[in-house]
Amino acid sequence: MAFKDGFVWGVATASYQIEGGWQDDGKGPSVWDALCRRPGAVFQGHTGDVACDHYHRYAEDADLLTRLGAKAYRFSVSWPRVLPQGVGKANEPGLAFYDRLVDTLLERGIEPYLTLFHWDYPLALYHRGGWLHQDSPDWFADYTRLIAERLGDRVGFWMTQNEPQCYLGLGHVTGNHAPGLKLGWGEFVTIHRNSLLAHGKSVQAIRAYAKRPSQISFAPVGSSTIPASLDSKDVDAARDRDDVLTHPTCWHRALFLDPPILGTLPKGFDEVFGKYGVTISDDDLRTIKQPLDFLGLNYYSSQRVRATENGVERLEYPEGYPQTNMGWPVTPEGFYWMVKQHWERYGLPILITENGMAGTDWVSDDGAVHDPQRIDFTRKYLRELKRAMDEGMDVRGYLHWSFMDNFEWAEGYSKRFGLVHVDYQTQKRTIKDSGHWYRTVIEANGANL
Ligand code: IFM
Repeated sequence: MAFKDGFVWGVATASYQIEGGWQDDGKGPSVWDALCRRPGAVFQGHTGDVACDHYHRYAEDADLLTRLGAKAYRFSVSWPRVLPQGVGKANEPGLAFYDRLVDTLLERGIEPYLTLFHWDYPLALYHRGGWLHQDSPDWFADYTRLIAERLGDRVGFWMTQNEPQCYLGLGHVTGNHAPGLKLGWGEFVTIHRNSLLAHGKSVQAIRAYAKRPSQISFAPVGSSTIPASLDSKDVDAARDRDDVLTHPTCWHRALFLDPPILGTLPKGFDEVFGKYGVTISDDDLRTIKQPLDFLGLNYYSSQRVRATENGVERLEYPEGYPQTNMGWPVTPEGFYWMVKQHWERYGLPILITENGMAGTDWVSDDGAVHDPQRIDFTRKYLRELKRAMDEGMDVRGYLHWSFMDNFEWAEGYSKRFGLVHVDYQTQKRTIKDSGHWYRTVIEANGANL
């Protein structure tokens, strides 16, 4: 059976991962430009300096989107490309690039889905304190206003931030993403608070300054845990793992989703983070919680648990269990649970803003890129998404990660997530078998899965 009418099929990317043009036309540096220059930080010293050269090849790439049959394209704006100092004077050529990109998409009948922040934070603002600075929410709101005023006559779908869990957790706690900090938990609470406030103020700015009626969300990690069985004890244990805080962590659904959607702090927050003396006040929560039109969710993989006499036990996957080239277990069933757990807790229509896998893909002698694993992976995951929809959960669309191979952060170019293969030496694009297959899925509205 086909997916419901109007289901949105598309693909996703992010600015730093594909654009290149890192110093072109007045762009300022981002924290990723800086981290890539730190020895040992990124696989083999790779950088996003050129990446997929999308900054210059966006029109060719838009043609490829048409060839894939994509109806929606999620991309992000590079904050330092449009505001080289992060605040203050805008960079007109940078803004003009996004004008051209949006117009090119619309001319081809492709709906732009714009993410305001997908990790390439302006280096100049980082030097002023970054997310630790008390003004950081306002910096983000001012940047949002600039983009909403400029593109909000044509863009109708907005995501404020991508995966705050990652840019805060990996970027500021474990230190393996930019800016490469290893802050303590007290400072984590400060940046967590500021990023939530930034989201809330950003939603307000989009509503105030975009001319087109706006559908607004953010795109957090879709955290979920699979219950070992359908026994209610296991089902509850799996759900509570992401809903109740028991220890300091960045990988927790409720920590990032309860404040903006429910306007509350998650259960356990005071016990876990209260001792650090940073409070998120009721006033803060009123700013953080803004009406959202949908919930964007990025989903890749899940852990499994079962309930025990004393609590919860995490179950390891057996030896030889299927995994992607990132080492992430292949867990289609987790997609169903992820949607279910978010739907039941938050009740917002869901848009899958990312899902996909890294594979070992290359151009074969016949000139094609054969990636049967990606087809199999995507089919299995989409069937589980359909299962959730068949049970009445409101899922509006699916944006595959990624449109094309790109810079996979600390892994550099060693991981390939694309439906389109990129030869980084020549910039030649080749639609992979999965890209041709995805087109048939879009044409059949999922009826051929
Ligand atoms: O490439 C990333 C993307 O930038 C954010 N979500 C996960 C993807 C795969 O790691």
